Amino acid sequence: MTSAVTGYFATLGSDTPPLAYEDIELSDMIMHFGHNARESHPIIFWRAAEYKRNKDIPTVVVDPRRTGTVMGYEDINAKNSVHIPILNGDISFLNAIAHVLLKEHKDVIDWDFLKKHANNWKEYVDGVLKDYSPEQVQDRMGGKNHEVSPATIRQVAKMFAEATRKRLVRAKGKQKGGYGGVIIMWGIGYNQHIHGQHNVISIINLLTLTGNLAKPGCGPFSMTGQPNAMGERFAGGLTGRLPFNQSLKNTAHRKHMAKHWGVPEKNLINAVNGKNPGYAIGMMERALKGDVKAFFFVYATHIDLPDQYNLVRPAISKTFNVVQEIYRHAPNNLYADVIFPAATWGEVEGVYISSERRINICQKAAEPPKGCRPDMDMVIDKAKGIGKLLGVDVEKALPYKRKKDGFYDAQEIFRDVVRASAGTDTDLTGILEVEKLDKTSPYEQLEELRGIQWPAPTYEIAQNGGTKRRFMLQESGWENKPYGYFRTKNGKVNMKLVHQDYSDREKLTKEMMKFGVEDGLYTIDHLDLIKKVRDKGLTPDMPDEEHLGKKWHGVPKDKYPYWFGLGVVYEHFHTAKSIRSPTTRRLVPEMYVEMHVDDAKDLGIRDGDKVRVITRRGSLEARAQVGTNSLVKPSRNSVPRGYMFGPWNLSVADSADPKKNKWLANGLTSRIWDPVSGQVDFKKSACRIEKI
Ligand SMILES: Nc1nc2c(c(=O)[nH]1)N[C@H]1C(S)=C(S)[C@@H](COP(=O)(O)OP(=O)(O)OC[C@H]3O[C@@H](n4cnc5c(=O)[nH]c(N)nc54)[C@H](O)[C@@H]3O)O[C@H]1N2
Ligand SMILES: Nc1nc2c(c(=O)[nH]1)N[C@H]1C(S)=C(S)[C@@H](COP(=O)(O)OP(=O)(O)OC[C@H]3O[C@@H](n4cnc5c(=O)[nH]c(N)nc54)[C@H](O)[C@@H]3O)O[C@H]1N2
Ligand SMILES: [Mo]
Repeated sequence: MTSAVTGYFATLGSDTPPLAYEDIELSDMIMHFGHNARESHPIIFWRAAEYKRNKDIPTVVVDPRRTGTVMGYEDINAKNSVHIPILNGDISFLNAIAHVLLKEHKDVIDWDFLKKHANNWKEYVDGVLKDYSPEQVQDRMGGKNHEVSPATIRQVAKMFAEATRKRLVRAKGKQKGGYGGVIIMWGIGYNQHIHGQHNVISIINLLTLTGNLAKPGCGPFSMTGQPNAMGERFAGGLTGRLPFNQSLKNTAHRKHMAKHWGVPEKNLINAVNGKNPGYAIGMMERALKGDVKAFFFVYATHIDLPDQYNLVRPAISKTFNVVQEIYRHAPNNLYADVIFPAATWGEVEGVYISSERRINICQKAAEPPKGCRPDMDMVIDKAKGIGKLLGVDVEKALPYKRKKDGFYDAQEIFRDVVRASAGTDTDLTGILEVEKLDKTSPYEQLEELRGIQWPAPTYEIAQNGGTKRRFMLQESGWENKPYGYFRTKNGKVNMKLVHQDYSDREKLTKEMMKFGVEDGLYTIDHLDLIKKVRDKGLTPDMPDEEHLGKKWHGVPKDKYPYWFGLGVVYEHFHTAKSIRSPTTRRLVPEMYVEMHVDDAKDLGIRDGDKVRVITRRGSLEARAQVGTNSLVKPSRNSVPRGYMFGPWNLSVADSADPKKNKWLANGLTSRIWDPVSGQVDFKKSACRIEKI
């Protein structure tokens, strides 16, 4: 989700999805970018679909594939459901919509809002007018088989304008500022690009231009993947960040956290001055070079990061690895020097946060197996040990006592988190006010209210379930709010014209394609090159399209004519245990690759054939799923010609030993990452198909 985080920060000055799920039922149009909601967020999809059925709102799905999300909306009303089969051209598409609105639907441009509440809007307006007409962007509309014609761009712009007008009409009535307009949701198919951060900024630009921001029923809505990714963001889980949307580089923020953490500020200053390890990929490269000596793996299959064979496996084979895990079969364990067995969600107490900023309670239902302890307890104890070595007064920093059952009190620690959030962007201290006055504990409040949306800085706000919507003073009753309309330096939204420019594409992509292939080549030594590729909105790989149309054995061994994209499949969840559930085993038992009927014909591949998908970096085995009448399950989405698609969920599932694994998706992917967000591009590999 890191592209969303840095995109929100760059524009709104805060990692905040500004709206709530109930805004769905106030909107006049919903768009999804790189988001197959029907498979990945089915509850949200069916909520939006139900609303479409009741109110007949238009919907747009931007995705190279015709997914179930596309078809589901079409089943409700095909006339106001549009599918845009774009491949990588999203920035150009969004800029082109802005262009059309500025030229042909001038009444929906919110000049007043721009003048009062936005920075750099003139550059944006001038830039999209100059370079992004629907005709000018045709070279970036995905290329062959992903065509998005000027007429289609104008059609979507018209729908966008009509939905925005509905809000403007309501605003003329009693409704202050109006409600409704356009909600843009996006998923990981949108974030997972080197230019993912720019993708996000281009959504917020368009919404700002038209005033579809910081009002009920409109705005940017990032759909988070992992159940508690928002919790991690709240807690400052990205390199260079502190909890509560604070920055390590900001002196006031640093002092605030040093005080609440009970650590000397100089430790944090050391962290600022230290060489940035470069997020996940940078750390792996440094490990390979011998500069990183040890890893501590919790909560993900880290050994399945991109460029497995050339980067990750060789790197973690050199380091000392500690794994904190709940499953004996977890793939990380195979590379562990030490394993700490953890208790899992039903065996611990705690809280987690959903996409609409709602903090929910997780209640303990069973005792952990003997010897397994909550992650929190293990982290506290390790912190005590490490703190001692660093000369920190650990009894003051972590003054927690164990309960009778031997575990720390999760609620006491939650209170401490709430206390430390005082005066920050995510202030939750109203929860403690409620506890003081009404004698209901934080957990009781979360239970009664079915969650509280951060921030909840006062008694009244906490008692009302937190802050539904953010910005433009929608957080009413927050007297000591540390910012004005938006949380930027001057209180205005930062617009930023982001570009997509394919003029040097071949030359630059050629350089990108060397990583993972040439020995001794590290991305951390070529950040300027990567930034250039990002700022031009390019892909890390490019298929050799001149070899399309050939039989599989006729394609030269060093040519990769097809795109290979990866995403989620409904029946699976993530990687580590997908195949261990009897239901998934029965429904989608093996790795498959979605293939267009005509591509299969060209290649000489039949439905159900076993194939090998090969990129410059590695390969995997899969069953060819040809067309939507395929006998290979689940046979659900249709891919455009030239584009192959597989789920990454079975990555490490067929063998507990990743070395023997046939389905390792990230053996194929590129390691190219954005130096600002850390995001790697999982969606755009060039591949060759061979029959096995
Ligand atoms: N059943 C199930 N649900 C899950 C998960 C799971 O494993 N199983 N995992 C959860 C997690 S952690 C996450 S992050 C989410 C992910 O769920 P989604 O956000 O829906 O992500 P993906 O399926 O990876 O990609 C969505 C779509 O992006 C499209 N896409 C690829 N390239 C581009 C492009 O250049 N532009 C555009 N516009 N679209 C593109 C792909 O074709 C794909 O259909 O799902 C969550 N929900
Ligand atoms: N090629 C490609 N790769 C991708 C993606 C893609 O689109 N394409 N998507 C990426 C995305 S969005 C995501 S979110 C990742 C997810 O993919 P993975 O990182 O593979 O995620 P999980 O399988 O959820 O791994 C979680 C691990 O945490 C362990 N665990 C679960 N609960 C607990 C607990 O309470 N305590 C502890 N200590 N451990 C626990 C599980 O046993 C498991 O080993 O994959 C990413 N990889
Ligand atoms: Mo995710």
